[in-house]
Amino acid sequence: MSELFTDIPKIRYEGPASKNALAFKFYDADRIVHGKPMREHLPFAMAWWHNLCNAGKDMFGDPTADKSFGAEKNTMAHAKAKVDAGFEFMLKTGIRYFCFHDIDLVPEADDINETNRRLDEITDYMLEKMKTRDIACLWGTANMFGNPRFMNGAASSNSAEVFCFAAAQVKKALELTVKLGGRGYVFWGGREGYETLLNTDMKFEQDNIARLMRMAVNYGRSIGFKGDFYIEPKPKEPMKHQYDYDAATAIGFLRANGLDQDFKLNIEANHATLAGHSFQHDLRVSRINGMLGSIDANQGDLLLGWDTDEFPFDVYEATMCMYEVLQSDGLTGGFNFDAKSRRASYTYEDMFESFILGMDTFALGLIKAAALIEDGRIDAFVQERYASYKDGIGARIAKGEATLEECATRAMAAKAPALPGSGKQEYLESVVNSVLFG
Ligand code: XUL
Ligand code: CO
Repeated sequence: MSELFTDIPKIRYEGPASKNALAFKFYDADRIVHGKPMREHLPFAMAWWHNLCNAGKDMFGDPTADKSFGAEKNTMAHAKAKVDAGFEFMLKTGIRYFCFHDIDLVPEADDINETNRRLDEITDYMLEKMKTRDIACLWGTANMFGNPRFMNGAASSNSAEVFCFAAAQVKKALELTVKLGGRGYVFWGGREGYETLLNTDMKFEQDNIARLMRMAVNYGRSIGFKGDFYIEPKPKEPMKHQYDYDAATAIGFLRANGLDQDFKLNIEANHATLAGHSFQHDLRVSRINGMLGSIDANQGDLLLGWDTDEFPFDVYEATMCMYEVLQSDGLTGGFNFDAKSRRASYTYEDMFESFILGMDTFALGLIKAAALIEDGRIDAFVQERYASYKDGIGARIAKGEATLEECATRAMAAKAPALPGSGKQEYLESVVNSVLFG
């Protein structure tokens, strides 16, 4: 296999003063931050679909980028050329993981048996390359939203035949994930939702989604999959309403269906903001429920109402993300750049510069989040804010010992409570700024 990105060197760390577009300014893989090297804090992954498949086509225009990688599109030769390009790309950027949908890897055939044969062939090819390189699979998934058969959903489809097709794809994608040593398996329910309740049995559809997930857990465990399953919440797009609306909804669904021991969440920044939350909000909801598994690292545009999947450049957001990650037990997954270069950034160089931006942003986020924790003022303030629960009636409430009558008696004796203390939001925001820029 000959080199494809001939003008692009291995991307190295040169430090914040560097003006070299093809160098890291902040991502220094070996630098120790908060007790371990950056590379261990930040298991970055390349999304096969965006980086190797997406050529910039949108609803109004044709592709702008050439992602043929020297082969004829929709052939196995092209599938292999994408593997070659992807591995060269990952080695040059120092990205150690990839994420894939089944049909990102090969062109889908009319007959699922032929698609599966192609998937076997391409994953043999990938596995061969993985033997001699430090590259691994972060997670796999099945595309159950693109093909017209999924127009009414996959597990939530009105058609049992379509449900079976979805099951067959999940089965195969799980086998491939195990074959490639994947750390996780994702369910993103792109079409698991509805356009109108007039034609929808919501309860039946949600129960069927849980049934497919239960089948996947049973089968996955039977073939030796030890990793986590993940739900990736998203409130809408492509459907008007999607069942896995946000982290809280997905957690409730998993618990109601007894799936919470096998599943965690894969939180995507742009999905959280589409749900009307901040990225940090959905990370926090996941973390406090012990469900923060993996992250789709991207960024939306708050002026737009759809999923723009931009490479993240907002250091403030990345800092708040890493603030949650550092305080959780760590991710079982990693940071998948579910992001695409803008349509007008169509060159090979842009592919690399996009990842340099994303990796540097998260490296800065890590450094600054560690600094916020080490600074300690925010944590100390939050601890102090709830100090009234440390002893007396507060401690009895927090332990679940106090009764309603006891609380009421206390309130009546006091006649009116003292004000609860300033929230000091502006002070805390200025602490963040001084840690970020001081
Ligand atoms: C779509 C999205 C997906 C999932 C995997 O918005 O994020 O690419 O990450 O199916
Ligand atoms: Co995603």
